[in-house]
Amino acid sequence: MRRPNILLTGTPGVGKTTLGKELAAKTNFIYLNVGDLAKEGQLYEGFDEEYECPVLDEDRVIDELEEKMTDGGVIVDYHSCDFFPERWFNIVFVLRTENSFLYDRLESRGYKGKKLQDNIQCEIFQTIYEEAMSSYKEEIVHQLPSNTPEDMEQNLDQIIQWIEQWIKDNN
Ligand code: DAT
Repeated sequence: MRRPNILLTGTPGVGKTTLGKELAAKTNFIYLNVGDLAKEGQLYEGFDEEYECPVLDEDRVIDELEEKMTDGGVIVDYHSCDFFPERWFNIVFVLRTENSFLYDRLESRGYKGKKLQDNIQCEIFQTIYEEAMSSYKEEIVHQLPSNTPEDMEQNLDQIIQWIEQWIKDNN
């Protein structure tokens, strides 16, 4: 049976991991957290002093994931989306969170100062949405509100419905 690959993207803290894991549990799709994979495999090519984080080695990440993407049924979670091969994904969801919610979530994650401000700005300027719109066909890019637990339930239902329809249409 053919199954789609799904990209969950958006500013850190919008809820990609929470939604992705829940979705995987409900669908039997594989959940892949690119940040975690990079950490486990040390897929880095240096350290960004300004942002205090390692720099992803995008080519190695792609090599690492390529084989996993070929059969479909994968949910990929990452806060950036322009370096993945476009062909990998059948649909792209950009999660969006209002500032007040996002601020609290990032603060309780321990973000402060410039890192906190930069991430809030990233969301205000809809940076990741624009990145997604310029990296994938616009018709496969969808924004999802991710402010409350009710939003998450609705997003889950909507994505599951979309998956079921995709599977009907493609098998
Ligand atoms: P991300 O993977 O995008 O960095 P996350 O899934 O780790 O985000 O979520 C960050 C925090 O926000 C975490 O404490 C769970 C909470 N959260 C996620 N989605 C939410 C939602 N729809 N409503 C309320 N809280 C949410």
